[in-house]
Amino acid sequence: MAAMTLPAVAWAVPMDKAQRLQVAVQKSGRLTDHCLDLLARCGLKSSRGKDQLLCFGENMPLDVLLVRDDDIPDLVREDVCDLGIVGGNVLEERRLACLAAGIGPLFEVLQPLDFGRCRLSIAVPEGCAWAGPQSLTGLRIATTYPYLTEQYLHQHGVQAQIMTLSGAVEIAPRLGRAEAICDLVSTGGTLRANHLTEVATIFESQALLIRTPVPLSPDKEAWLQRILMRIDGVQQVKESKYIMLHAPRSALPEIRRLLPGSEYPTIVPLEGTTEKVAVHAVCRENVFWETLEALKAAGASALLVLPVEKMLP
Ligand code: PRT
Ligand code: ZN
Repeated sequence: MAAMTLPAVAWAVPMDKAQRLQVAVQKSGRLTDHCLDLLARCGLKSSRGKDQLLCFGENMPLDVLLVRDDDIPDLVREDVCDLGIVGGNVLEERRLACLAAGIGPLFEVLQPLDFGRCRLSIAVPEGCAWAGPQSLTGLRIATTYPYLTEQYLHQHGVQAQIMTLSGAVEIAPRLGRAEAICDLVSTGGTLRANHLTEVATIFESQALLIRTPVPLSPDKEAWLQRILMRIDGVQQVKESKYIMLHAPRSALPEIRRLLPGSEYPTIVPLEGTTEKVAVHAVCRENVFWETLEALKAAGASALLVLPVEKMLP
């Protein structure tokens, strides 16, 4: 019986869509850990079993649906889920496909999330001459992104044949199925291993938070705004450090100049001395050894650098 194959939790959890936000994230892949980590940093407590498709938010009206990344744009567009986290590459490909098919309204991008960065690039076998997009004229280009590839060819007025594959694009030239490929690249290691050279980037991608085109109830909208503010806070603390040091008053102008990305340090008097003060500052950039050495050379002592866990502007 089909119902028997559904995970037990799908029945156990009250899916109250009117009251609770549903966010679709990748079940198992490159984005999964980043997504679950981000939601946890936003304060979400939820448990995830091995085959669980739905994680019930225990302390927030937010449930997490775990699915294939390719399904996320449509789950959000069709308002099955209110929110989704998906790579810009998958989203843009789906957007172009929907536009071509006259499907609307679409999903709305709320926020880039600064993880899952990669680029969609054209690559050709090592040693092939490349003199710009026109070099693709008449070639077969293997890709899993036919719409983005087509858009690039169209923008450059190039006539070429797109070979749509479902995977293993990088081996298509070796198999004689294509003369070029258009595929995702992050380190470039896969291209090198397959003797391919990246010649043009056609799309820069990162994970995006998207929302349904359907308006949310006031309660859900209020929760969404809280979550967006928390995501902002999480992103701000990523590189931030809290720095504490002692400094002679006379050195304060130089020390302020040296503190990276900190606008208004707190100056605190020290018991038993009028010459020295304590300086506390949130630095929005990483604090490197070189900075600490320069601060010390400027007269600072007792330097402490601490990670920042949460921040609200
Ligand atoms: O099962 P499901 O459909 O959910 O997952 P999937 O296999 O389609 O996706 P997955 O988990 O591989 O990637 C999910 C998303 O991560 C992508 O849609 C991108 O937005 C993002 N991402 C970031 C990447 C990469 N980096 C990446 N390097 N997706 C794929 N790759 C591939 C690349 O094409 C190459 O084949 O990883 C390989 C290694 O890359 P190099 O350049 O580091 O060698
Ligand atoms: Zn996928």
